[in-house]
Amino acid sequence: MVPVTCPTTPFDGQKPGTSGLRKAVKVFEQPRYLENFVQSIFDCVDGLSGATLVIGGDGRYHNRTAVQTILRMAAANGVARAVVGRGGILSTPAASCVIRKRGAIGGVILSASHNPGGPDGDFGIKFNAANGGPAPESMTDAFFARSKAITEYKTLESPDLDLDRLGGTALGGMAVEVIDPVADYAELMESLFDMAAIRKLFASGFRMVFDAMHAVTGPYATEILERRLGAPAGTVINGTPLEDFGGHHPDPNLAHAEELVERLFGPDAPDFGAASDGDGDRNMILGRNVFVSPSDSLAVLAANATHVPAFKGGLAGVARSMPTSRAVDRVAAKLGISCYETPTGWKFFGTLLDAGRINLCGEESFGTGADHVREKDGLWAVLMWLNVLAARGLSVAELMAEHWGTYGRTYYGRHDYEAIPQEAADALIAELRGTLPGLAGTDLGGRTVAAADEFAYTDPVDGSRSERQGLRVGFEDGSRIVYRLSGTGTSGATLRVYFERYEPVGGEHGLDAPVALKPLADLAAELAGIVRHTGRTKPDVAT
Ligand code: VG1
Ligand code: CO
Repeated sequence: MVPVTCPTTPFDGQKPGTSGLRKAVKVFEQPRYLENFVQSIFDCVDGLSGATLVIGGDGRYHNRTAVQTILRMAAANGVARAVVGRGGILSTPAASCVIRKRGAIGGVILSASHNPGGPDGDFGIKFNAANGGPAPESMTDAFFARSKAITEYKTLESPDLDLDRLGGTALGGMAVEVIDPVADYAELMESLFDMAAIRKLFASGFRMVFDAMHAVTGPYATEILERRLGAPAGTVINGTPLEDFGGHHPDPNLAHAEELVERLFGPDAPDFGAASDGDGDRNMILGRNVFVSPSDSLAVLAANATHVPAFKGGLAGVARSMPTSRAVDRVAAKLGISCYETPTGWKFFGTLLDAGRINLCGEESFGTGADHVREKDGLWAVLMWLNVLAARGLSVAELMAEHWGTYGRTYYGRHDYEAIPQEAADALIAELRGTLPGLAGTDLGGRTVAAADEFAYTDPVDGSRSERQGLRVGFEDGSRIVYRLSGTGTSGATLRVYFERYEPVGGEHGLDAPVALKPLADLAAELAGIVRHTGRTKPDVAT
């Protein structure tokens, strides 16, 4: 085991986006590419030497190779102890759980989340801090700055470790512990929910399908739903993680979770359906013939939180990302608790969770979570739903109808235009930015604009400022359009357009969301000149 210092030169573009550095596998396979970024992280993390570091990923192609590389570098950089999931696997929420439970300085998580995997797919890497949450912008900015000036990295000359055998071993001066990736997480889930009530629900004949989409949550869902909660074998489908996710997008939405959607909207549909993404932090919730929008899911969980043991004392506050619908705001107002609006990306919830200002939060992009870890958590959201359904004794459709009957309904939709040329996307945003200041008070397609601005955020806990976090146009009737460019894509730019329309109590609650939102969607495309700038007449993905 010879420690070696290798000379290197910087790569362009190692700037972390919404959730870490994501690039095509081919980019990560270039010699020194991963090493440069990992050394940039290690150079910026105070107290790394002598500390515990967690390492794991979603099991996609290149995961195993990357874990071996990072272990060698961790040992050479003086890490005292590395905790690795067996096979190099840890779902993102499980990694967050393990970091917190084992008092680690942080963790390196390997994932490109919902992006496709395989040799021609994507790969990603991010660092989570000691609180278990994604590194805040101050840290990711430091990693990027370091990546531009890097001249050498440290590693060991050593053979690969056996990551498939549980237990302890050593690598240079570093202790390595290979752990069961599911155990700590499953134990945490048991401490949060009324497992007996959920077990009883399944025993009563309640039927569910969980689609793991050939991604990382398969083993977690099988252990928790089928083994611990007694759901029948076969409840979990596509439960074996594959390096290329079976060639699919491991993205739990109506467009990509086809098999699940067919089951829930087909004959003899089960009572409940759910799916999660590549790294296990997203969730989609379905009832028999019902799709629950993620924004509504957050609102429903907030309204029913006290039925769940972890929240029986009530919620301190809630938060949502800016483009997420304001359905949860109405629940917070009724409960008399704070509701924070943050930029897109889970990293912005961390300070609020750490400070105890909120204990439930979510994003429109199928992300929901709480204060038990510092990541969004797909399986947690599913268990929370199961616990609420068991406690309330209602079907998903009944629960939604009750919710809309109390708070009104917020129709929600998002259109994604993928892989458009960066210059076209930038031009569209720049032009729209220029238009916004003159919009308030004008009439657009029969709706009066109440306010139009570019979202910027000052973190109420640490005072840090984030500019240019999306363009928003709000109307007097409570509807809203939001535009922003994705920070997770790997080719060209992705334009996301988000719409919501509010129907108050007693309003029209029975429409199909795309129908209810069509006028707003048309208006959004016209206002931004989407066809003119991009040549696209329809989105690639509508959710
Ligand atoms: C997307 C979502 C955002 C989410 C991020 C990471 O980011 O919109 O809400 O936090 O993905 O999720 P963007 O910048 O592409 O819109 V995950 O599950 O992909 O780590
Ligand atoms: Co994810």
